[in-house]
Amino acid sequence: MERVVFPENFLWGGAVAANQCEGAYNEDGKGLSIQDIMPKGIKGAPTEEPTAENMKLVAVDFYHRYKEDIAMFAEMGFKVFRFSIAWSRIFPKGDEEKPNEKGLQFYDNVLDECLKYGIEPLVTISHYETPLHLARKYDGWRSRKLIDFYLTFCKVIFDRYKNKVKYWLTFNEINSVLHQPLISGGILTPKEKLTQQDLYQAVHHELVASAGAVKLAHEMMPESKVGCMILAMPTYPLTPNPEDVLAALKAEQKNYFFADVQARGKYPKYLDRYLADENVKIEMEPEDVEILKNTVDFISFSYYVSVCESAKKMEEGEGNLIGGIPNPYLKASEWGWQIDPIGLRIVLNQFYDRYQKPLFIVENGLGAVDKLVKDESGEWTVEDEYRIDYMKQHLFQVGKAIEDGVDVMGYTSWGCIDLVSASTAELKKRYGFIYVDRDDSGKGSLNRYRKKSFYWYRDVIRTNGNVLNIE
Ligand code: BGP
Repeated sequence: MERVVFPENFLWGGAVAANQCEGAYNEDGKGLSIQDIMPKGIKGAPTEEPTAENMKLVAVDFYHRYKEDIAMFAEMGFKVFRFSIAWSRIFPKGDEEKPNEKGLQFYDNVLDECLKYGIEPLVTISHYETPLHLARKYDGWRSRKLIDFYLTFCKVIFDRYKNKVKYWLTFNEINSVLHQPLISGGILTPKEKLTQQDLYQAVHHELVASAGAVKLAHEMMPESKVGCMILAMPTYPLTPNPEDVLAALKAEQKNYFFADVQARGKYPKYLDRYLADENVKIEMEPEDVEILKNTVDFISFSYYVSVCESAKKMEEGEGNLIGGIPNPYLKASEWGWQIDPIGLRIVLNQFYDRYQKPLFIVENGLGAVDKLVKDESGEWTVEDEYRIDYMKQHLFQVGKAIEDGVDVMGYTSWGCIDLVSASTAELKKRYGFIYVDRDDSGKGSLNRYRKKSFYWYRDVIRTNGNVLNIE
């Protein structure tokens, strides 16, 4: 029997995003976001207007049920809760000067509820929910103007919540914009029409905005800690052939250069070579180099899959917004995402070697089909042993990485309450410890039920990981 030990102040918790859980898409002055016209997630074309088939319009109604939900998180013993602030609740169009007071009030209420239970909020400033108006008028982050709009948004929420929030994340999975320009960059031009020049220019705008937010946060809230958020995906060579090893190294550089800029404060040398080969010349303003020097305090990331890379062109499998060559040693989830707990230990070691900054795992979990059943005492529940097993294996590897000497601040499992999936916009792909009664046709009471994993995670937190023993 092997056990792992977690530090005393380890931040255990869960994570959600506004667009995937709140619903109330047009209430209290909220403007539309790109999510309101993406009924199929990244798997289908956007619609002109919001349509009833879009599950995110109601989602799991966190907007009206946040008290009940946060009480259940507290019951599990959460030390931290990660959520995002829907930009279009605060600035309905995105380019106004004055914020929407009702939107600000909502997050005051959510924060007060967290603080009531001693739960530390971890706020994502932008999580795949660019105001639709900014997408339509400016083509999202392709326009440099977005930097100012984003920083105005930051200034308002920093000022309003500075006494309630210490931990902030600038952009969710910032590196996904190269692969999913609409969901990640609010760019309405179809991907096939975008050049590498267009994409890297948008990336540059986001990186400058992120560094600007770090600067602003440190000025306005000296005690605050700001992190970047990266879609982490260890990339293994498919074979020991040095050509494959080199291809894997290059793929990781392309994926992690975003973290390099945010953690080190400048573009890495290897990117110059890559951009030159691709004929990309990023347009920069003279002040950008200085702004980029505002580096993050910690590195946060999502982790679901690892992939393989080969020097040869090969067919790719499914993955978290970015596909990759499947690994013959790994099994996959029902959605084809390959499950690799050791990959989490690998990525923690890689990031810590690379940056020597504290790390925060802010997303990880298993999307699966759950079945509501009655337990022995007649209570409705879900017997989600598969989820418990997935999380146990992953958390054990987090413990091993901590033994390796990696500084890990905390772990927030993704979709701690069932919500609408980002890639496929389905409700049947569930991640939660809490089951929500709603299906993909919009039917259901929206009642909440504790799954078996709810009680298991409560024990993990209560014992600070001491129950994570592996035979
Ligand atoms: C990440 C996103 C989340 C989340 C998660 C799971 O890419 O940051 O918003 O949804 O992946 O993905 P999915 O919902 O597609 O299963």
